[in-house]
This record gives sequence, structure tokens and C-alpha cells, in this order.
Amino acid sequence: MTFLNSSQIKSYNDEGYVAPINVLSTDEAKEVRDEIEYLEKKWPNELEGLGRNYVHLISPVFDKICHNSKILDAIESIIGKNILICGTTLFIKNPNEKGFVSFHQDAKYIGLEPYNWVTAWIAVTDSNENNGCMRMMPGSHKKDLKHHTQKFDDNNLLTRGQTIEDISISESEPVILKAGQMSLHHPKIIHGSGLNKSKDRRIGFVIQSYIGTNVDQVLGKMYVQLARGEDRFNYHESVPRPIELMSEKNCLLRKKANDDLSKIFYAGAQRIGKY
Ligand SMILES: O=C(O)CCC(=O)C(=O)O
Repeated sequence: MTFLNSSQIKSYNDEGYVAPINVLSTDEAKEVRDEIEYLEKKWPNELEGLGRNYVHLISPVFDKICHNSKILDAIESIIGKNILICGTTLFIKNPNEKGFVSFHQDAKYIGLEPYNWVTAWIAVTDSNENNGCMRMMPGSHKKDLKHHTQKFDDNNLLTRGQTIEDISISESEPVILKAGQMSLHHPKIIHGSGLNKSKDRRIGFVIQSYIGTNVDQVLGKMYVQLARGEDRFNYHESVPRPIELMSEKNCLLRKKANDDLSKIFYAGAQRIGKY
């Protein structure tokens, strides 16, 4: 049993995030990195652009992480026992690239309501201040959603380059994780991340997000798996777990899921970005 303890729950409620939480062994984290690098080598475009999303639908390795009981225990501590997996994203920052994530709130454009959901950021590699770890503005989840400027900058890893202006980095807290650890963050917390100045990749496998079964998608259609409990709401399309890597059927399903996800991500936007 790896439910969050009372001080972890307090930290999530007060600060809007909790970290670090040990969930994978170093070997398990390495297995995820190897899977990413195998996919990149064998199917070079598969994880590019929109393809960084819904990877758990094409690979049993990512799927296994999403259904990991240690992760689910922690999630249950926050959103209750009826849990759906509604999406995954790879946030990869390669050395010598200029990738960054502007300060933003996930709830702004994602269409998931009510906010009974939580994002799990799993460190596939170490994530620290030198390689561009996430930074959180503690307590910001308690305020309203803020105005975001849509900048579409080339190196911004967010869909629209959505940016909350005038955030003071010195007031943010770094989320330092070892490979195999995770952080959990609230839909409304303001967060972002800077450049990778190291010589290795910084990789986050992000379950974006675990949602309570009572959470609807108000902008479009999502493809979900039941992770725990039961779903009496049936708001979303339910999809099977993959049993082999890149099967034709699962690739087609993922393509459909990503096309629909793009409609959600860019609802009302002036243009479509890279992701
Ligand atoms: O990986 C990053 O640096 C940012 C990821 C992020 O914004 C998120 O998981 O909500």
C-alpha cells in the first residue's frame, strides 16, 4: 500500500503539488527510456509532434506504468477510488535544443471538468535545475484561472505556447526528481520549466491526467481506460490495453484519439501548433 500520508496530502492541498514520490525502480525507469529510444529508432516519426500523446495506447511498457498500483494508490488518495486514465504525453528535452515550458495552468485549455483530476509526472531520467525540471508556484492552484497569452514560440513544448506573463521565477519551487520518482500536480497550479543545460536528455512520461469517473470532457472526445474502481458515468470512449507494441489496430486507434485530442487542444485557437 502506497497511499499518500497525511503530510503528503497536506502538501498537495496547500501547495498544489507533492513530490518526490518513489514509484519505479531505476531498472523500470530505464525500461521506459529504452522503449522510447527503440520506438524513435524503429519508427522515427512516431513520437514526434502530436505523436508524443497517447503513447500508452501503442506500447505495453507505457501501459504498465499507467496501471502501476503504487502510482494508483497515490492517485486514489487525491481523487478517490474510481479512476480513469485519460491521456499520456512525453515531455522530452534533448541537450543542445532550446525546449522550455512557459508558466501555465493545465486546466485552462484541457476541457476536463470538474477539477477532480491530477497529473502524474514520472521522471524517466533524473530531472533537476540543470536539465530543466518543472517549477511550481506554490499555492497558485487556490486562485482563479489566469489570462494566458498564446505565443506559439518554436521552442515552447506547449501546444499554443500559452503563457501567464509576469511570473517571478524566484517565487517558484523546483521539482527535483530522480529517475523513477514522480510528482503530482493540481489542474490549476501555475507551473513551467526552463532549458536543459546538461549533456543528457531530460524525459518526463506524464499521465495527463488521471481523472475521477465524474469528470467530463467539455471540448471534445477522450479515450480512456478504467484504472481502478467503477465508472457509472461513462462520459468517455473506453479503449483496450495494448498487448503488443505498435499493433496495426492500436496504431489506428491512437491516430483517431490524437486527431480528436488536437481538436480539444486547439479549440478556439487562431492556428494549430506543432503538437
Ligand atoms: O515537462 C515539463 O517540463 C512540463 C510538463 C507540464 O507542463 C505538465 O506535465 O503539465
